[in-house]
Amino acid sequence: MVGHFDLDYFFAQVEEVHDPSSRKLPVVVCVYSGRTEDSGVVSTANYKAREFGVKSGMPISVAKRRLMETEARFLPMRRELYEAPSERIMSLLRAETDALEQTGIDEAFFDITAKTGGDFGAATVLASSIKRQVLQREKLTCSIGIGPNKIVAKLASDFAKPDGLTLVPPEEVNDFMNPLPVDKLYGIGSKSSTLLRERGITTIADLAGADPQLLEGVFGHKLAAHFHNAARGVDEEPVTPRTEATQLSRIITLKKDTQDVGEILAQLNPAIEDLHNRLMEKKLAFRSVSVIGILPNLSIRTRTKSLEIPTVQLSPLTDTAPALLSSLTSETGVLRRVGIRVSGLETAEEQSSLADFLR
Ligand code: DCP
Ligand code: CA
Repeated sequence: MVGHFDLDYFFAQVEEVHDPSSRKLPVVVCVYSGRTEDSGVVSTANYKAREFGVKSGMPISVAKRRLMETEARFLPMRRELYEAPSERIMSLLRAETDALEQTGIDEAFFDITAKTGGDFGAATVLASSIKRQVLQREKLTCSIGIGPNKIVAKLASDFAKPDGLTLVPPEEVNDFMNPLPVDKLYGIGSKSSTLLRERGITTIADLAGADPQLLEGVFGHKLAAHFHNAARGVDEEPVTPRTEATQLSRIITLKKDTQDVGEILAQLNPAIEDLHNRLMEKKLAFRSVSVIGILPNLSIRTRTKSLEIPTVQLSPLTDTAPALLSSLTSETGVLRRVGIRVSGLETAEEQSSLADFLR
């Protein structure tokens, strides 16, 4: 019994929680590049904005044009705001399931075979309870799909977004999958789906019935076998426990815009300590340190230093931050917000062997 959990329009929904007055409006979360006022891309948008054709990856200028006639909110992406609810929700999921494989900041596979004794009634109760807890604690809606394996669970969570709950028992797998378009299958992108369409294959049923040689022509030998099975709902991949967090950050807003490194560090240091405490709690070592600067025009610059070996110490953070910050401010001038980020995270246990240590 495998599930797939996915928060709805995640970054934009967190922004709605932060400012409930935006809930009734189209909300577009933007990654500004800073070159001109509107240069950059859309990170995500709420469903009101999607009704106007706004979607992830679209240039901000295009999104603005689509929403020209209506009141809308364009907000800069604030990743540090999304990490805390993500971490809390993943902890909740870990506690409620047999095994959790986090695959993104807002999504995860889980195994509940033991928890439910393989009973779909019990799975419905458990999934509903997870949805209710996430809504009560975080005011966020999510979509959950449950099926006999990861491929089916992922299709099921996508099936009734937003706020969906879709269960597909083994005997219903083929009826559920057959009518879906092929590009819903994980791993089939726009390139493969174009090639498939040119060969008359548009639905998963078409793919399941396709000539193996045709599939080899599109995907190559190894992947052809994978998709031949996937299209029939056959998938033996286990849920492999893992946490996504490959980076963690803390960002603060300066009391006033400044480029004075001493003044900035005085305000940044508590955030550095807070970040380090979080790493220790999670028993995570880091491989590189970045300082992030957000300019008064909201454009973002970073400086990164990689460490020789992963570490759990505080000193590499406090030692490297001043130099990174000086280098950054000499390019940018005054900053409005400043952040510290660690990346290349791994569980501290993982580097216990001498070979790993020397690596
Ligand atoms: N994201 C991004 N740029 C992209 C895709 C996603 O910055 N091209 C970020 C913003 C999303 C988050 O990752 O909120 C999760 O991605 P999803 O693909 O799950 O998209 P959403 O959660 O926004 O929407 P959905 O309701 O379709 O899951
Ligand atoms: Ca999502």
